[in-house]
Amino acid sequence: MFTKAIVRKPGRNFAQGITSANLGKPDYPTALSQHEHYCEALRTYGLELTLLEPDLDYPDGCFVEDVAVITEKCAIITRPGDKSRQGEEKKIEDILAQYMKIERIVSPGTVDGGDILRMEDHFYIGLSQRTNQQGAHQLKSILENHGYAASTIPVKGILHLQTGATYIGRNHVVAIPEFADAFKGFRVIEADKEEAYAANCLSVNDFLLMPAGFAKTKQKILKSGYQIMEIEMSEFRKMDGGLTCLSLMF
Ligand code: CIR
Repeated sequence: MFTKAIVRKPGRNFAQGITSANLGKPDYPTALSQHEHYCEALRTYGLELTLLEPDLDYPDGCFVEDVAVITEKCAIITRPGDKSRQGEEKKIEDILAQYMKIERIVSPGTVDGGDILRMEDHFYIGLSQRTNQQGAHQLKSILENHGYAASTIPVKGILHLQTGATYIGRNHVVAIPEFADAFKGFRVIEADKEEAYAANCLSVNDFLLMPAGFAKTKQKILKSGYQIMEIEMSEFRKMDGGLTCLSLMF
């Protein structure tokens, strides 16, 4: 069970972050309101939030998932793969250090937390444009030293591994068709072809947050017995972000 989460409000220069989405410029007031609903959902499911104010030095700073990988044993502070995001991790490290042991990814390694998909005690590490071999190797050693299993998986055509696959508990993964056979021993619920964005869901203490508006995939997940809350994510999607990106839960 998670009891806490760290989140950061998007800043007024949010639209200056990195994106490949081609969906237009995000509307800031709408992004703020979507972020508030997201925070409210986490509170509803039992989390106490540390809500950080925006840091205008980092337009992508609301995507806190990318700067740490949290386990029961330690938090691994990442070294983000895009230069413009390096430094975001400092504030998050200070907070996490109050609660747990800290480990770090160091140069020349890079890791974005969005590439790390935990399925029970196995961590899949996506090798992407943001997470390099050295970073993956460092992360794997740290995890293995703490008793976890880890393996790498190539990520192509999407930003992060979790852009295309998320673990929703009870042995189920929601994933784009490309990952249909990637996770041995787990049941994959395929996001409908036109609904690839719905592969990024967030499991919070037995409940499931899904991005709003993906009816076909939602039906498939409902059939497997999940309780779903839909969250409007349009403005974060424009900046390549999804539900998992917006929090660090522990
Ligand atoms: C970026 O490109 O870094 C941000 N605009 C989006 C990061 C999304 N984070 C995630 O998927 N974990």
